[in-house]
Amino acid sequence: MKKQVLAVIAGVCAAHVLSVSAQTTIWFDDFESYADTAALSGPYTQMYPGTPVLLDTSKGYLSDQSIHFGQPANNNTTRAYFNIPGGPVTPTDQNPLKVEFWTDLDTAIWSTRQYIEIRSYAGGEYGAGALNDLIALGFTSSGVDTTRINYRVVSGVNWGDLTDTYATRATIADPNNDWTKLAMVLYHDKVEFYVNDNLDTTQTKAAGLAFDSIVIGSGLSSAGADVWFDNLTVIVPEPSSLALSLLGGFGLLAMFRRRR
Ligand SMILES: [Ca+2]
Ligand SMILES: [Ca+2]
Repeated sequence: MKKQVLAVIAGVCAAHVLSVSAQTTIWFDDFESYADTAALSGPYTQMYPGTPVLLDTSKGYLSDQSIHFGQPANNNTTRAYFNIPGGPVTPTDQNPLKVEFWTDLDTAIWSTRQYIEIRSYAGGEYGAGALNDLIALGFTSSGVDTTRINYRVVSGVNWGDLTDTYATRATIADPNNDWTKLAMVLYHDKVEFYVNDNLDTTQTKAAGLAFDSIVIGSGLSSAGADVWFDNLTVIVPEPSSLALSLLGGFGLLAMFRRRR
């Protein structure tokens, strides 16, 4: 009898394990499939085709290729975007929206200006109507601590700094530390910024907006450092309530085991 109960509970736990792994991937690009920058410029709209975001065929995170920003001397250069496939996504507390990527720098210098943004437009696609919100993660050069990784929440504090707990520009540029994983996770009215899967900083943002597009690169002059991005991912992670019920299932299992 008790064995049957245990089997049922184990089955429930297994079902939850399956659910937990079921996240919705909206976009994933390891940049391995492109032959050259021209091919990259299909899925990614180059905003300045004369000075495009470059495919790097000699460097990647655990791979051969990534996208590369050199040192643009002028503004209005080197930037790309795409609209989120399937249309705008409204992050909620139950179904947040995560933008994750790996980055590397060759030098830690204050004047670096490259980052990845997620945007919310009134018209539901890049550049359509009013810009309602913009959340960015990467590196900028004024009004921030330029030794750190920086973020931006246009509907909140605007530019700010991550802590130096998990990474700084110096640790990212360290040649012994190959690549660093950054993520922004959007909820109903807050955004969390992660470094190597560690929660570093939480900020409030406007509630309930739908996000429609990703912009890569600042499009601004960026002196001193080369910047790379790889494994650009947009996902709706598994609902956290499932992880909680999974823990609850294990708790029940432990309780029944104790009773035996
Ligand atoms: Ca790659
Ligand atoms: Ca490095």
